Amino acid sequence: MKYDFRKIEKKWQKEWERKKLYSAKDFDKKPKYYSLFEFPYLSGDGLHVGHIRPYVAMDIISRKRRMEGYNVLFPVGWDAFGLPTENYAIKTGIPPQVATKKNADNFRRQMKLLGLSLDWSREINTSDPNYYQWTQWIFLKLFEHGLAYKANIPINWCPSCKIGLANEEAAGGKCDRCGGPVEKRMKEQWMLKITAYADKLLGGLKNLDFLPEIKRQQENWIGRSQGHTIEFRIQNSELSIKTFTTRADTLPGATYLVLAPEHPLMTELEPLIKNKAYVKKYIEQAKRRSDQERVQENSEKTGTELKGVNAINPFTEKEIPVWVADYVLAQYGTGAIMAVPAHDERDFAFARRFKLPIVSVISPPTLFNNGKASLPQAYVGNGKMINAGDLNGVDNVKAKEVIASRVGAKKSVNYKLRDWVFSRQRYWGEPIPLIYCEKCALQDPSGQGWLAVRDMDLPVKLPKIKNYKPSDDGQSPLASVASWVNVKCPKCKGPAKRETDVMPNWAGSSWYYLRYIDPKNYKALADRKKMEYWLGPVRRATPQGDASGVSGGVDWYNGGMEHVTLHLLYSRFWNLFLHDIGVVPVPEPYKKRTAHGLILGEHGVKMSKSKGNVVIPDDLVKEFGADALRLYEMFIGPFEQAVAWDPRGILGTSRFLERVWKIGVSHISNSRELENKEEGGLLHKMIKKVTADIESMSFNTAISAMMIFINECQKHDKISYEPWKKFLLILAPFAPHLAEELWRRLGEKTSIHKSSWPEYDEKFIEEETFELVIQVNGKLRDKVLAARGLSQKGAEKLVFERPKIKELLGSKKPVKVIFIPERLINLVV
Ligand code: ANZ
Ligand code: ZN
Repeated sequence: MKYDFRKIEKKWQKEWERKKLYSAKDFDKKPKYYSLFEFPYLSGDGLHVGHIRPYVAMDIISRKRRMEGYNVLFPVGWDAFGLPTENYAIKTGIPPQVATKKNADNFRRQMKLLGLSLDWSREINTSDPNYYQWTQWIFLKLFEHGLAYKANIPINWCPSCKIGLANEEAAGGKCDRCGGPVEKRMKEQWMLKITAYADKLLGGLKNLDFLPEIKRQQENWIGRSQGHTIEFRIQNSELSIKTFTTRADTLPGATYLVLAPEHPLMTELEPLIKNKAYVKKYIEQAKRRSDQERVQENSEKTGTELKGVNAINPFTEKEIPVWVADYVLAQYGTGAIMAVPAHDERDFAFARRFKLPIVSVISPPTLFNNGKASLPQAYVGNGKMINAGDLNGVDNVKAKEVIASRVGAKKSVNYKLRDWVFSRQRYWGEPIPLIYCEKCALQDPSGQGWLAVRDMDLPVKLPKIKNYKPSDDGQSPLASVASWVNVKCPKCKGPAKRETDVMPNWAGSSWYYLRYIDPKNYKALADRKKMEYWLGPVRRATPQGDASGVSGGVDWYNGGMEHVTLHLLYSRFWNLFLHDIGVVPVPEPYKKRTAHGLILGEHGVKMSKSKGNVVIPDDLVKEFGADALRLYEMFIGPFEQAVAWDPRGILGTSRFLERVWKIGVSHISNSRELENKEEGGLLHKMIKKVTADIESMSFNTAISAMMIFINECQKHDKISYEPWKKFLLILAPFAPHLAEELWRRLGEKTSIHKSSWPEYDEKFIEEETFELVIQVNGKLRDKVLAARGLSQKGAEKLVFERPKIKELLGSKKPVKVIFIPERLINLVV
């Protein structure tokens, strides 16, 4: 009989859908399990085989959980706003709404081909007004709590396209659209104060079951740094310069100061500066370099002295020069540093280049240093103070606090984390639901003048427009839709205007896991009780606000490493905030987070349309079946590693399924006798291995174990009924269609996917070790656990190392050794 996977797969997919086999039940008495993969970002290209890898992985885990007795929520939806669809609209004139629907239909069709056990009744779309109503609502809550504010910040600007670009469109300083150079331009932008949550984002990590690499990346991104702010007076002026340092102990060696080119003090200092024109030119030039370029370790240091400006080192009371240089960033610390070339690499390189004085103030313990700049590089370690007046000889770590307090330095904490730029001058995004009224602004003490759209007026829907191109001055295309922009002020009812910026495409994905819980709720982003059920267990934070120990959230979330410092951090921020204002019952959104490796094109290059190496699932499913493709996706290599697609690889998993089919339809003995020990041993070992491998996402080795089992089965005429059933149960999460078909052929009336995950029996599992009995002159003297297959030589070595035996034998050498493999060794002396 032929393995007709096309017929089988279609048949069971229809049946599962009819029976609603995979729908999650709110408030079910079974324990809940919420498993999630990052929902796809819609594009016109559809899914390729790389996208599918995490979907199949989480499908296997979800299916196993159901078989283990859980009520599983395994949902899907579409991240629908964003650039590709908008750029497509600019090119073709096809409205993003239309393209989005078409793309979603295609993604859904492709996912259904794979037989994923998703609960389709909970499908969401971030560009649906019923969805983004709540994205806007959350924004207004952030606004209400002072966490959304407008600031003038530099953005990427393409002067030839006359368009503001997202960072990902301006990679390498080149415009993604025309290839021309990108400039920085100051622009008013909405910002979200994620920095207010820096400590919570950092502290929360310790209770989470995230891959260590993920935690490390988030920690580095947040970049908490504890140090001091030290103030330097400027000669002949009322002004002073504040610097942030983590090394107050090195202050005696601070031989010059450096300001960032964008430092606000620059204008105030101008009257003192003698080389104004030169300084101005330098600043213009510096602004064109990207931050990455500026701080790169090995990049050539540039800068210029502010002639006529001198500061006083508050420890030495000596006059030191002030420079401007672009290796100091405006956005970090105070935007100014005290430079200590003897103990900081960057300052050292700079001082060397510009012949600035280098004074060692910490002596390495192993070096007798005469205090001159004799070292070929900066010394960054600890030691005893030198050239530090009365502190000479003091341990530098101790000297730090003494120096800090002597010069009145303030303790301060800085973060690398920056606030989140939350507006785009584009069309295809959630409108920011704010209104500006000039009249009310005059009376607004904060001077901001922005008013929230009333809750009852949400959602602020995107109007239909004809021209999707941003205007020449970089404004959103929405700015030209007068009928939409002009509104009544929600406060004074006078004429007012809507904000025309829209949200970035990270907005909708920051809370989508909450909407799956209650996708059709019109009164709230999700029902509280449902959230408690699906995100529980819920334990209240202590009255002091300590939320550590409060667990909960999505049980298992898998996604890409490229999102660790973006989406994953953003959504943790929103959830922490929503928890603080009492909307969400748990502080952290995700209990466990894992990551998949990329699937690359043939020969290991990135899969992309421009390289023409994109492999799509559709043809593969047609030719080999969904089960064979699913299996190959998991067999291709270690899940967390990047691997190249091998077009021949699927032949292997397809052949394996053929073999399973053949045994399943013709070699099953209908005698229901108990499994014999040999067959059982292999079976139970396989069950044990697959059970553990799924949990550690070692899917490839799990499949190997199944293959070994099937190879063994092929050696027998008949396979007994019971072990075969167990094998099918193990196969079910991986190849759900074939497993279901063969299961029903055994006469089973209910779906295999509603059956229980098989348990293994240790007694069948052949032990890898045995107990070696040690005799001396035929008398039992000792026992030791040894590996099976131990040779006589190995046994002798083991035995002579036993303290008991050593003592017994003393200097005597055995005259004879009797060895019975895997049982006994007898030393005759
Ligand atoms: C003097 C000093 C001496 C420093 C020394 C280091 C070593 P982290 O740990 O990353 O926070 N710094 C401060 N603000 C800066 C800015 N806006 N742009 C570039 N560099 C800046 O690093 C803090 C250190 O980075 C600070 O401590 C300062 O240099 C520099 F032996 O001050 B240090
Ligand atoms: Zn008004």
